Amino acid sequence: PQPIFRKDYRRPDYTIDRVDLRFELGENFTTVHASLAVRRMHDTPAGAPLVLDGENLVLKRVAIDGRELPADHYVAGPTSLTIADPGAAFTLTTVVEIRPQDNLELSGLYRSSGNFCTQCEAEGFRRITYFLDRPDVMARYSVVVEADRARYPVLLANGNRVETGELDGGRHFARWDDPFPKPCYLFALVAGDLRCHDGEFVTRSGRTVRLEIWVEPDNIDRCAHALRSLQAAMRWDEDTFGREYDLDIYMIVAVSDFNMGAMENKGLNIFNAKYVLARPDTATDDDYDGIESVIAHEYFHNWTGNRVTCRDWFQLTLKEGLTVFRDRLFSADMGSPAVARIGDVLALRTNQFAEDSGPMAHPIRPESYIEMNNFYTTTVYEKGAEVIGMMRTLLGAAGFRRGMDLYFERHDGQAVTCDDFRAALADANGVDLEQFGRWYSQVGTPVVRARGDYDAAARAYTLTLEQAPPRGRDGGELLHIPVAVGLLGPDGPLALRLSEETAASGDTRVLELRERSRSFRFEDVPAAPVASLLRGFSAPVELEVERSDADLARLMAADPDEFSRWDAGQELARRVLLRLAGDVEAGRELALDREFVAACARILGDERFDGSLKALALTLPNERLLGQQQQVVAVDALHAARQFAVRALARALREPLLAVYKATAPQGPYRIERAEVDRRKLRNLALGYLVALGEPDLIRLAVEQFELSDNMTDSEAALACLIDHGGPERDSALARFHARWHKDPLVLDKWFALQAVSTHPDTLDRVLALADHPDFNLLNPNRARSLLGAFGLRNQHQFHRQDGRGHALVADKVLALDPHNPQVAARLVAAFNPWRRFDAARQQSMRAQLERIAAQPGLSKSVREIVDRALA
Ligand code: BAL
Ligand code: ZN
Repeated sequence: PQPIFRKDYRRPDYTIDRVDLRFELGENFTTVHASLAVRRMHDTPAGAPLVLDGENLVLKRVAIDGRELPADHYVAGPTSLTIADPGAAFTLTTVVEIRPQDNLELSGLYRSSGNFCTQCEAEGFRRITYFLDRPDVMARYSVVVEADRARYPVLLANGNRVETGELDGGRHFARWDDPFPKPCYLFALVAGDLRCHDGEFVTRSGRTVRLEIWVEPDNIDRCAHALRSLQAAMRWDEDTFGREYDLDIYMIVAVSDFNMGAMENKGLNIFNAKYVLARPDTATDDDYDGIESVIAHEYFHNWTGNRVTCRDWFQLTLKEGLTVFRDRLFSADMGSPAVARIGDVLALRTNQFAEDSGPMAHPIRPESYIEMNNFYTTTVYEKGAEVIGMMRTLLGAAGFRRGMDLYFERHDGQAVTCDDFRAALADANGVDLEQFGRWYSQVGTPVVRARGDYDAAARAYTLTLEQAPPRGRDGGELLHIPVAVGLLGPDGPLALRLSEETAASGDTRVLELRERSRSFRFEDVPAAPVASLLRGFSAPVELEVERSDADLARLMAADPDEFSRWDAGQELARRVLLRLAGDVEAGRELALDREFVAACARILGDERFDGSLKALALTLPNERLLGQQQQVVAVDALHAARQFAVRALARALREPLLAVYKATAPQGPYRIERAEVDRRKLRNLALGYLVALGEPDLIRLAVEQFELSDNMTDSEAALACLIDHGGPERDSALARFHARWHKDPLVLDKWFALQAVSTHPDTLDRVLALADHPDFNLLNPNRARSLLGAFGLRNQHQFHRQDGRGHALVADKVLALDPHNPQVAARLVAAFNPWRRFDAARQQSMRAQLERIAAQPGLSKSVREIVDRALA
């Protein structure tokens, strides 16, 4: 397959203004009748053929303006329907048959738990009917869904339900009209036996919107949190961005088989059940947060994505980076901004920085792709959100809002580009964002070096910032980088005065680095300060700065910015662990740095930290993050060092940890409230350390918590500890958990995932056995991710075992899955992407697996693209 390039974009020759669809849903096949009002674009030459996309369709009829088309006027190929010289404006009618029940790719119309549902982004609509399947073709849709009433009592599509009725043979129908023009990737249809948890929302202009959450009957008691989250998101978008919802009804459907997290189809979101369903005994605090943020994300797409959409798929970050940024602002407002920011940065560094330094590195606006689904990446989403965040930092909240207002004013109802977005922000504020625009084409993680010089005589501190290309890449254009900075004096944060300012104010400055190197001079600095750099992670860069452990300890203790306090602690922990890994490799005796232990003890007792922040600060950097800091990832040494550090810290802090554990015992039934979440986070952190000591009394704590807790947060945390510990306690807890939850797919996913990410040395053998477990189902994406994704992408030590068995297992499953669901197989094969970062033996093992996959006849283009890039 050939790549498609951004530079080759051409507007379509024809467009489609109206779409009338009729679905006759059946058990053996489904018939799709489509009538498209097609118009030739004014500068398309007369006689140009109309080329529609279509895949896996059986064409039954094709007519123009009601007249059957003679066979020599069209060609139906495997991926297209070409009509010669169709005219300037006409109605094209097609009838096709499709087989949703055989659609295991879960793209287009498919079945999940016996119900019908759709997923059309990016290019699934062409698997439903012949169409111009590209986002710059926006049409108004009217959709009739017909099905057996007994099996499929609920019939849903986008927009408003305008008609329902009975048909012969026990069938019924519903007609849905969507008044807003939309690209076909936002089309959705659902038919099934579902129950509704409903509510309403009154918009600020006084319209009442009906809210409906549709789930399988057994799940009806797990919808309340999703509904509350939706209502909160609707209010927030009005308050924060002035955006009001535009239809009379907003529906969310939860399905069990779904490739992504959720999908923002106009008025009819279809969700992976994981991001809808929650009950205290089935969902953890993190699940509750995930639901709140994904519900909000899909809702926010109604404006950033649906009302204003992407011109082409290269612009995906236009809607995704922006919408992730919006959902992050929302989550920060709903909970703790520092906790939210730390979580985002941790994920960015662990996943996106790794992507940026591997074979799949690409700009947030890619230049080419073979399979678009492979570019729904952490770079497009999370780095894309960082890029939006930097613009907000540069413009300020009010300036950003002005820019957003202008963007909607200019582009409502249009399919536009990232440049259009940036132009709206620049024009609304009268600023120049030209240089900033380079972030859209830049590949890799840029480096910012910082150096400070204190002049005691002049009481001045000069901070020199320098930008450099990502490691291993040279050249690149100079970026516009906002670096948020503070200074800590001996008595705490200093009020800042740059040399061009007349008076000191505030303790943070956003310094704008546009040059290769620039110096900033701070006046009235009484003593040599410690600089707090990149506060709030103001740019997605790697910071290089010489700092002593003592400087970091001071930042950990005294930086007023909570994020930076955490970050300094992580940097110190990273150093300590990397030194330990060096000791492991050199065969030296291991000892945990005393200053580090003291700093951890201070955090545990620090009243300024809430429980969630303490838990984040006391969680040691994961092995993948540590590996990124090494030339050659020392898999075993890193694991040994981290395991040692956990135990050593637990030993040193045994008494305070035990005191914390006891003091944070639950005082009543589970409540999903900030203070309670903080309490559980801290308690479970303490439990993790204590169980790592392996003492019977401490293991008992986990067993008791597992047996007595009334909520999944505490049971899952206890179970995780017991799995890592091993022994009979593990076996009995796993058996109990399975017996209780084996009929509950989302909870059972946790059972698989916890075993797959375990640090226990027998993990690989257990994962192999679990892959043959009767409850394992490779074809269900959540289940495949819970076992294989968790193992391959999150368990560095076991996946990269020296003997190569971890690699072979994942490669086997990629090959088994690819013929059925290439999209999920492509995510899994990405586990091999960092292969060049390992030692020779591991490289050889991974390379052999990649070559084995590459040699597979009939490999999908999704997996082929990833593997070819990895081997290139
Ligand atoms: N548009 C795909 C799912 C999401 O990012 O919302
Ligand atoms: Zn999205």
